[in-house]
Amino acid sequence: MKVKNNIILAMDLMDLNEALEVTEQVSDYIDTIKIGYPLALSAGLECISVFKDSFSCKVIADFKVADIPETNEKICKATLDAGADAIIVHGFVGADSVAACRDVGQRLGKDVFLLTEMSHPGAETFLKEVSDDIAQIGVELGIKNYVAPSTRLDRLAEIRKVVGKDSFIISPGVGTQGGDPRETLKHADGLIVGRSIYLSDDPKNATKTIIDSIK
Ligand code: OMP
Repeated sequence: MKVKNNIILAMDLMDLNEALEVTEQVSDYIDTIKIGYPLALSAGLECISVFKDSFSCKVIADFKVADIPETNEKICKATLDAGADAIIVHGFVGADSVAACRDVGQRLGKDVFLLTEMSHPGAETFLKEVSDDIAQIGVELGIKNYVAPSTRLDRLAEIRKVVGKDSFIISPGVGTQGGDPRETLKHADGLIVGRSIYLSDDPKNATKTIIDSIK
């Protein structure tokens, strides 16, 4: 996936009109929007096509899919059929569940992002221990797209080692959660940025500041 300016907007505002207004303000700089439960549950799954039609953008559906293979398959199919270009899935559920998502992605010609370690402090309790193994499962399944944290650069670097330089890593936790854009891009291919942009008084300028900092 090609991401303009290496920035993915995490659009977690819950009012569709407000979300569209903010996205409009940054649309010169950003061509990839991540939509997750906050917006999809308040505005409906159709919001994916509203974004795609309004901005000709790519949409990554962040549904952190984590169920048995048969249910994962249904979730991925419904989401990708609704127009999403990619979907984020959890790896801790095991290879069969991830494989089910991968297969739907392959069938529909869409991307599947495997979430390895998460960015928040609580990820240290369970996920940190197993995230290299999760990444390894992805490699064995032929997954090419990953999510890994900008808040723990040592872990991000380690996950890059596991998935290899040809894989595509997008990294959340930049800005509000403390991650540094420039340092993160030493290991990742794209930054996932939410609140630092959409809660800013001037989202366009906030985006430009991040872009200037990574040039
Ligand atoms: P901000 O912290 O507001 O920049 O938003 C970060 C976005 O990335 C939110 O949509 C989170 O749900 C998401 N995210 C994480 O923050 N940490 C993770 O480990 C994984 C994700 C994600 O999968 O996108």
